[in-house]
Amino acid sequence: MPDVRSKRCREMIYNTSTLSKVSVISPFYNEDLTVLLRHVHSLIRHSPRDLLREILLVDDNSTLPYLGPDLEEYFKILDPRIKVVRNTRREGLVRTRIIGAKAAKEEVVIFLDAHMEFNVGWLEPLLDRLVSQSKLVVQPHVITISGMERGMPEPVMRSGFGWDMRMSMYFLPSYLQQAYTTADVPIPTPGLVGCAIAMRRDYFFENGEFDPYLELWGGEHFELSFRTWMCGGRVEIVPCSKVGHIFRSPPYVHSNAARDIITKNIFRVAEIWMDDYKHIVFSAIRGCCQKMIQMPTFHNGDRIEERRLIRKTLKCKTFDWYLKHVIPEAGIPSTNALYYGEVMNANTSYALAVTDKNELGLTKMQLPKGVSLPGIYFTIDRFGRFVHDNKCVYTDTQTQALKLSDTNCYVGQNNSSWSMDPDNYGQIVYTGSRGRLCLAHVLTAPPAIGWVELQLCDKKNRSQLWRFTYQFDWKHK
Ligand SMILES: [Mn+2]
Repeated sequence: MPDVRSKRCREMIYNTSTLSKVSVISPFYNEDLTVLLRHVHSLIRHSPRDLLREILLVDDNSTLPYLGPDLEEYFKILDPRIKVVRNTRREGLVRTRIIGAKAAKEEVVIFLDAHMEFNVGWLEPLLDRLVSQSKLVVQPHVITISGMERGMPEPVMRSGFGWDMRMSMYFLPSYLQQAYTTADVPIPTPGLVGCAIAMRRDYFFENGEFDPYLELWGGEHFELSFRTWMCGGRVEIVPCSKVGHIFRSPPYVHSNAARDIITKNIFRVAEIWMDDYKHIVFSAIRGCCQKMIQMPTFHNGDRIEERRLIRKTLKCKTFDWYLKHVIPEAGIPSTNALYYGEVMNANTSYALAVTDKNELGLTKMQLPKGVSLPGIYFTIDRFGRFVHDNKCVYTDTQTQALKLSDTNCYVGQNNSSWSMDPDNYGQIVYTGSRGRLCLAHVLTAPPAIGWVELQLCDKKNRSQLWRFTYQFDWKHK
């Protein structure tokens, strides 16, 4: 990785004698050899010797021959701090991390994916945070390593969650912008990316480790961040600590079996931690993916209650508290919503927005995948309302402009109703005094971005096709 730290981060001086010693825990399963070697070499090169005392490589029962005894021999010669721990059966990422934490001897544990590399000075800023605060989980700023780009600077974003429990990233909300400059100040974050997590080892165990009944992988980073915040701790991103992570690139797809396991993990986390908000998650997953995945159910053997006990033991707050205090910028869909979120045009990839004249407008969605822009959420609900921020979208009968109502939206306002095709991309249909019409993005020559208007419906016209972030299927309620 090139050194992508800000000037102020580079100038920071840490008193390493006050910092805790570290056990790194890197589980691996059939990792590429070069990737794993680079991981270990990069760790050794960029971590001060007196701080990084232990590198635990926990092999989750890999089957590839090059990860066998020869590799262990190589590591033995390379550095005595490296220990290879072998699972005798496949345990999955979550239990493998717990196995690593139990084997670890130092004061701080850092869980890493084995396909990561490290920037100069990545370790000290993380440890510096853990000196004064014990109930803290910290994450470095994770940068994408891909075949195309290596360690390009990327803005520091907060991790959150999508209502379908996909990872969702948020720009720093305005209420934090004054207190936190993204350059070098640690930022509270609602969630974790999941590939690099540091905390004091005793806190890891006191705070409920990881949920050992999460199989394979998936959901554990949500579980840990919900639990930490709700049970009196705090989660932070430390921007001066930069690490690179290799994300799998398309056309990589999970097997159906893996997808079902990941879905079950997510349902489990929602069931245990999200109180009544879990219904939103279940409905969003049904709405998006029911055709693709099997909807899980839970039995006594799943030990939901056993895990839920932790909330009592640790006297944890509710998920409602978490939403209000930790991630207030995430909109909460109404349980009447059929479609919710950002509304993107199939033809132009612009998203619906609201102009300063309170009219329906557009904004360019030049955002990386998974990044959420909370200001532009819309809802179409079961009562035919098309809503933004409690205000109705309606068409002015004089000017035919699409506007937002001045008052809060009620059912049947402006004698019109809205609906949406249940397709991936579908028409947003208006029915009212002007007849039956479809919302379209009329594109003009750049740099103008055009406008939205109602047109006669035409399924072949792609500028009449839109997609909401979420589509809900509430039928289980
Ligand atoms: Mn990873």
